[in-house]
Amino acid sequence: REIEHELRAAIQRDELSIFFQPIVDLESGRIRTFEALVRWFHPEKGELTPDEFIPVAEETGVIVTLGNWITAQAARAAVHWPDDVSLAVNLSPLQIKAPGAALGILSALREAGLDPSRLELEVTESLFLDDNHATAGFIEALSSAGVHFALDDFGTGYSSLGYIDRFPFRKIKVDRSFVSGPNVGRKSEAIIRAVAEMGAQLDMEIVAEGLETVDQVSAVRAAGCTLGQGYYFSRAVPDYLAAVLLAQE
Ligand code: G
Ligand code: G
Ligand code: MN
Ligand code: NA
Repeated sequence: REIEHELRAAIQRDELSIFFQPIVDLESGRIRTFEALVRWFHPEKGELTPDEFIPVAEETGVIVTLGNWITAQAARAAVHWPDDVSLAVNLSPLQIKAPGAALGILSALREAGLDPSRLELEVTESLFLDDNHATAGFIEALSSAGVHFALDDFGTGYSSLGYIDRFPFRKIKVDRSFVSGPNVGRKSEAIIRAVAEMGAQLDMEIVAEGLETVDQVSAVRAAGCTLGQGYYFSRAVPDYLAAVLLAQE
């Protein structure tokens, strides 16, 4: 397919770039993590968002090459940050199930010189839909190398508590639909509070996503979330601006 070919070429031609959005400690206001978010600056179509090309990358298998490239690129930026600032990278389920997936990530880190303990992989609930050996093996292999895991978009998929019990998540990211939008109210606040309570009991940090206003920040903080992410703090920015944000702290 045309777009598949273009995507492979785009990696070669350097049309893709990685942006970084801070995840902030709600207590101290300090940046604890940057989440890598890929952008494609297409010569004719302009800026394409991941929703426009990640699905194609998944269908065509390009996601494996692309995913390792993204991890390597992001890690190259992260080596310049203070040691206590971590890098979060999103993984697609298909990428994880490919043969050699764990080795691909580890060699990307080695190439960049980033310690595995500074990487956090964000996976979504859909990964656990067909509970197979590949997923468990991938998580096991990377966890024992020191890589951390976060459960992304929590609450939107097929939320089962079974895999929170079975797998070593360090964080849960509560989907932004619980923070802003037409359905947000007393119920969503109570859900966030319950998830935060579970996080405290299980020694997991709870991240509130999609924070755009100071009132939302106060509300999720009162509900017990320890970390926050969203336009209120910053949009995703290029690596040189990520460095500026860190320097300003
Ligand atoms: O960056 P937002 O700005 O548009 O990202 C939209 C979606 O694309 C999010 O669900 C995010 O998880 C996903 N996404 C962004 N970057 C990556 C990436 O590097 N790999 C994968 N698999 N998904 C990504
Ligand atoms: O699914 P994931 O959480 O990985 O995706 C992150 C997505 O959320 C990216 O598309 C990013 O641009 C978007 N995002 C980050 N902060 C905000 C925010 O405050 N409001 C909205 N509407 N989207 C946000
Ligand atoms: Mn994410
Ligand atoms: Na998310």
